[in-house]
Formats: sequence, C-alpha cells, structure tokens
Amino acid sequence: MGAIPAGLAAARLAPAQAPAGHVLKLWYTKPAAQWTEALPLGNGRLGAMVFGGIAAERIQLNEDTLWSGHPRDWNNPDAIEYLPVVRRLVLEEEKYVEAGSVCQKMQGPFNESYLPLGNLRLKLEAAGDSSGYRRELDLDTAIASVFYRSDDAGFQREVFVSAPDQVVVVRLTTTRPAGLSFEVSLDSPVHSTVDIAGKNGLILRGKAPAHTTPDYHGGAVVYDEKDGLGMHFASLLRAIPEGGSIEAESGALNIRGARAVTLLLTAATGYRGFDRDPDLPAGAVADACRATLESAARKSYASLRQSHIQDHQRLFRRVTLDLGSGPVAQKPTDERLRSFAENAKDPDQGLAALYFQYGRYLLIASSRPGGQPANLQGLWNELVQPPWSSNWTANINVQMNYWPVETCNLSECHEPLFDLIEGLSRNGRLTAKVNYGAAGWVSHHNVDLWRQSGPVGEGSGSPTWANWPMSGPWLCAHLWEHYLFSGDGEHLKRAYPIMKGAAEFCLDWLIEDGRGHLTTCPSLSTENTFRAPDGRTAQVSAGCTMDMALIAELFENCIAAARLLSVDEEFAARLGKAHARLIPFQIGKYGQLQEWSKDFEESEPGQRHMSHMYPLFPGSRITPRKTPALAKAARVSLDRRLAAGGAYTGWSRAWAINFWARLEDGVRAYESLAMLFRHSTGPNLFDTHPAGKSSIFQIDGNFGGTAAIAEMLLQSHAGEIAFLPALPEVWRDGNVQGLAARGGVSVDLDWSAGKLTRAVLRSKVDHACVVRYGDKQAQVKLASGRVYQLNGGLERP
Ligand code: FUC
Repeated sequence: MGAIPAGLAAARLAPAQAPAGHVLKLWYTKPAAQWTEALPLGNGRLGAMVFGGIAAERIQLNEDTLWSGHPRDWNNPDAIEYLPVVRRLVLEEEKYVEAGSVCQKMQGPFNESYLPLGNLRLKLEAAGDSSGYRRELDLDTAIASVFYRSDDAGFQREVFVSAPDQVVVVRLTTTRPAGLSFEVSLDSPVHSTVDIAGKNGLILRGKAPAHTTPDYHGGAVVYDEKDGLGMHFASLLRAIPEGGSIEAESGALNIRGARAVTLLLTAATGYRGFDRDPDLPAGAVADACRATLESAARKSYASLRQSHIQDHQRLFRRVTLDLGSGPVAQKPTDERLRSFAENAKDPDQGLAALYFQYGRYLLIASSRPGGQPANLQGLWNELVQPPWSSNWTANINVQMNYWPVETCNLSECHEPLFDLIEGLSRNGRLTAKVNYGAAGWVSHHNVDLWRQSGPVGEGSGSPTWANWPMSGPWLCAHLWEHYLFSGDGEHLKRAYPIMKGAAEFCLDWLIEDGRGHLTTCPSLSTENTFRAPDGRTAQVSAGCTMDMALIAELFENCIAAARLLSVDEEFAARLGKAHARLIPFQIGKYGQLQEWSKDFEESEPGQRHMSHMYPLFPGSRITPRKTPALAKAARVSLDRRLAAGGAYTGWSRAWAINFWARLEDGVRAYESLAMLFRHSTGPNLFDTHPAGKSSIFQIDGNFGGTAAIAEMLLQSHAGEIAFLPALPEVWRDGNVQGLAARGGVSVDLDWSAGKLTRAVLRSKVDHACVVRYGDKQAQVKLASGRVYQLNGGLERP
C-alpha cells in the first residue's frame, strides 16, 4: 500500500468486545504426559510450561536471555579470497558442485544455543482417587488452571506469568478441611545449585555453558568453570502460605495444612547485551531476582492477577474471530483435533478460530517490547540441546514468526525483532567487510543471542543454508511493513539507516552477469538443490529468483523511505538504476515461476522451502491482478511443489496456505489449513516438524497458520483493502473484528451464507483508500475517529 496518511502515529486500535468464553480455551481431562502436551504461559521474558499433574506438578521454566556462549569473532578473513573463485566457477565455468565446495571454505563457527532455566516441582501429599479432573488454558486471561476432586474436596491451581510484575505466579487452593500439604523444589538441567533463601524461599543459581554446538553437529556442551566464560543465572522462589506451616530443609520447602498457597518465582541472567560479555556477577544476578520478587510480594494475589489480566487483554482483545461452532467445540481440545482429522465432511470450524487466537496468544506471550524475539520454539524449551539450537533461523522461520504481528493487531510485539535486526546490522558490518570486502551489513541464516552475522557450518555445512547471505534484506522488509501498518515516523527514522545498510551491501554484492543484467553470486535458493548440467546435484549458482525478489523489494522500500524522510536523493537514484538492471522474474519450461536464473531441474521437487515464491508472499510484487502471468506461474510452482510431497513440515504447510490466500483461492487455502491441523499440530496445538520417525515442536507453523487465516479474510498489500479475498465455502457464516490493514486501518467484517454483509472500517487519521470485495471496488474516505460502514455491495447503508 503506497501512501501513508501524514501524522498517523503508531495507531493502537480500540479493544473489541470480550470474546465468547468457551471458544477461547484449550482444555483436557488428563495431565500432560509429555512436554509437548503441557500448556505454555509467558510474559515475553519468562516462560512456563504447565503439566498439571495431580500428585506431582512440573512447571518447566525459561528466561529469554539464558543462552550458551558470549560474543565471539565468527568472521572468516579467508572468505574474501574464495569469493572470486566461486564467481569464476559459477559464471565462467558452470562448475556448480565445485563452487559449493569452495563456499564451505568461507564458513565460520556454528551459533550458540537457547537454554532451559529449570523446573518448579510440587510433590503433593498422596491423595485418594481423584475425579472431575480438568486442566485448561484460557487464552482470554492467559491463566492455566487445574481442577480436580479428591478426598471429597475440591482442589484448584492457577498459574500465570505476569508482564507488569515479572513473576511466575502459582496459586493452590482447596476446600479440604485438612488443607494443602506439599513439597516445593527447583532444579535445572544446566549446571546449578539450589539453596534455601530465608524461611520460605529457594534460590537456584547456575552458570551456562561457555559454548555449545548444535545437536546436528556433534552436540558439544562445554562448561568453563575455570575462567568463568558463560553467563550466570538465578531463579528465586517464595512460598506464601495462608494458614498451616512451612519448613525449609534439604533444598526444598515443605508446606503442611495450608488453606491456600501462593508461589512467586522470578529469574535473571548475567546477559548485558549482544555485544558485551555476559559478566554480571552471580551476586548481582541474584540481587536482581530479589528486587523483582520483593516488589511483587508486596501485592496481593488478587491484585497481581488483576494487573496481569488487564495487561494481557489490552493486547489480546483487539481481535475477535467467530467461524461458528458445533457441539464438538465443547469437547476437550485433543479430542477436537482428533475429530477434525477423522471428520473430513463436517469438521469443527471453531478449531480454526481457536488456532488463530492461540497464535495471537503465543505471540503476546513470547514477544514483548524490550525482550528477545520469539525463537524457533517461541520462548519454551526444555532441552540443553534443543533442535537447531532453538535459535533464530533467518531463512524463513523467524520471519514467519512475525507474519501475523501486524495484520493481527499486535504491532508492538514486533519490536523485539527490530532490536535483533539492529544488533545484527551492527555485527554484520564487520562480516560484510571481512568476509566479502563489501559495504553495508550482511547476515546469514542463523542468528543467536550474540547476533551471529557470519555464515555458520565450520567448513562442512551445506552451502544451501550456511552460505545464504540474504537474511538482511528479508528482515528489513519487517521494518518497512511495520511502517506501512503503523505510519510511525519515529520508527521509520530508526529503521531507514538499517535498511540503507542492507541496500549498500546489496549494491556491492551485485555483479554483472555478462548478459546486461546484475546478478548475485554465490546465490542459493534456500535449502533447495538443482541438477547441474553434468547431472550432479548442486546448490550454488547465480541470481536466484529469491535474491532478485528480496533485493528489488529492499531497493523499492529504501527509495520510498528516503523520499518520505527527504534524505539521500542520490543514493535512491543509484538504487533505482540498479533495480532496473536486476534479472526479471522468468517463467520456466513447466510454466512455473522459475526458481534459478537458469531453468534448472529441481533435484528435490517436493522441497519444503518455496523461496522463489517470496514475491507472492510475504512479498507483494506478484499479485493476481497486477501481474496475472506471474501469478499463474506461481500457482504452477505451488501445485508442482505440493504434488511432489512439499509442505510436509508445519511451517511449509503454513506458507502454502498464505500462498493460496494471496492467489485468492479459498478452497485450496482451506485444504492446506486442514492439512496443518491433521498432520502438523500437536495436542496442545503446538506446530510440529517431522524429525525422523517422530516430530518436534517448532512454533513458526503456529504463527504462519495464524497469519494465513488473517490473510484469507483481509488483505491490503496490493494498494487496496480486500475483504474476504479467500473465504472458504465451509466458513459460511462468521465475523471478525479488529484485523489491521496497511495505512493504520482497523477492519471488522460480517458475512453470511458465504457473502459479505457488512464491513466496518476505522482509522486514527483522515485517510482515503480503495476497498475491494470480489470484483467490486469502492473509494472510501475515512475520517479520524469515525466509524465507516459498508454493506456487502460496498455501499453506505
Ligand atoms: C530450516 C528448515 C528446517 C527447519 C530449520 C529450523 O533450515 O529447512 O526445516 O525448520 O530451519
């Protein structure tokens, strides 16, 4: 969407009505037997996975800065020598496989790992048989609860993670006359000790490994007790019983006969920023915990609970979605999911609304201003060596985490990603200079807490992921999109120099292709491989479609930003000239959107990555109306990928739904959404990724799926606001409130029997725009603070 109305300050749109209760709960009749059944809570910094056991409760804990390692030099001064060799091999000799081997010599160390903080465990006094068990997660209050009856009495537990008070809060109550008796303990899989803290507290103090390597690369965990590398961390717990007694012994607290107990827990680490050693001493880390806990402990449980709910609802209630629901919606969530899979004819449409709101919930819980962005597992990780280090994988995954953030009206939750990009742009300047002799900044496909900007792989990583140098342009798209949605001029001022730095790198990275165009080399179509002319499988070539799409988009956005800020006229002109010489999108021999600059045969036609389709989504340079031939070619590509078994990971399936939505095909979008629920969703609705015979949790699919549902209902990337562009037939009646469109507009839509009946638009500032429903278009003049209503014919009622 082009013009942003002047003066539109980061508009925060009005909270919608409270949503219908039962629609917004995940609930179960049994405790979680494994981690991927537990229920996630978080305040962006502290994470908790609640198992809900009767005799033994486990609440697995995270703190978002607890990582292995410290800042390092990951740049590779030899890389610059190999760069011309790779370019000669590709561009002059067509020796693609050999070019791949040379690329490996340009690699540097792997990145570090996100770590678990530990576990809070409760050992409850042996109860008799229990009945009426229920555990739930209420998305509207962000509280996990457990209820059961035993010994003729009711037992209840509530857990939440407060952002305003920075504590995990657990409250146990019972109607049993003898009260509650249980033991409280802390432990961690990371090197640590637990001590009594005062008469009713425990403190866990630990030290993170100085270094880890990823699970897929030997998986070393190296502690450095000697010279102290690796960060200190601590978690402090206090128990506040009402009635009864409390005793501390052998590193645990024993509570007897209490009517109710509140447990408060917080945590801190020695992390002091991505570019500094994490050398805050153990004492200071523990003091930070004490200060937070003291101030939380001054408040009553009711007041902690109330400020937590208010804070959460301020974000969560901005959007409501109702897709209808049948009797199955009353069933436990795992049964609902199973019944969706088994009942292809008349599935439970409310599940899509729940999944959508769960995605918004997870983003609120894992990405708050001032904290770290949502990583591969959001905020929740129980392993010292989690899959792919639970890092920020920047060749799709971390970007996908933020696909729903603007459309789903959670704009400020985008901020942690901007901080990451800023840090990366600083480290990436040195990498650009040392590795490639280029200006600006570069980053590759893996990022950690230390903002690792170099190519990983240590000489043996596959270049198709390790050497990919285009995450900068992709991440910069987020900076620009945030401006398009919010119109926040201050944000643009901060973002532009970062975008410019990425563009400066691209200008230096582009080289002549010998046929009049500018190309990139080495160039990787992320994670895909092709059949080289000699029949071998290769990865490295020149000028992949994805590179061209990302660079063109970055240049366009920089030119627009420079104009808005009235700066850098000459630089913008340079970008314009280079833009005109990029290799255009091409249509290949199958009618597909060509993935490489030459029409190579794919060696893995069902690859999960679909990088060349970037300009269809999340980019917007290919649209069915503006570039119909390319949109058709993109459709062929998508069909070919899916027919060959693509989209077999949750995130890849989520991408497919977004593509179909952008192609305005509600039937195919829904078909893929159903596949996401059937094949890539766990019992706690976490997204899954196949790993050998089993599957693991990876959060990107949750966020990609959430974004896709929004994209099916509302789009605003093509210079107009399109209502219900990919509404599937099965969503016959429904309504959505509070979705965000570019230009700072909030949109409510009602539909019935598959047809739009009402659209309501709101804008914080006067704003003219075009709206579309199917083939109908209308000009709309929004006045600040006024509600603008249209009927299904796009007329004012
Ligand atoms: C990319 C993907 C994998 C996985 C990993 C974290 O490399 O190709 O499927 O999602 O990131």
